Amino acid sequence: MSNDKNPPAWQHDGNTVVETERPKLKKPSMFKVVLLNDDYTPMEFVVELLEKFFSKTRENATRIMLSIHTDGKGVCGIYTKDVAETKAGTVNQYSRDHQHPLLCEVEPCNDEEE
Ligand code: TYC
Repeated sequence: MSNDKNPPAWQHDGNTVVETERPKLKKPSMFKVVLLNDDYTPMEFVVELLEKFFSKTRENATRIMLSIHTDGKGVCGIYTKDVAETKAGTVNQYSRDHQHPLLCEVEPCNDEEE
């Protein structure tokens, strides 16, 4: 399909045919940053981590932490691959630095099309 953002590869310009380059407009793949439940990390530590690294309000952070505690895991945010991997690495290092076994993972989003 062609439109303003994605013109055809070929355009007629009077008697000449002009080849235009198709811009690369594919949206980046997105990735979930997921926290896993465990039996040892204090609830308060998880809430503070969600506020600090994922900019959640106290209320939202508490809600997310409790859903992870109940369901086993939960999504903290959705980012491009590099950002998601950096976030997960930072969170895992922060948890190790505080002697907690909390695990943070990255998962691809499957519902990318809009
Ligand atoms: N299950 C932990 C507890 O009862 C709390 C917890 C919540 C741990 C979420 C990890 O990602 C987590 N202290």
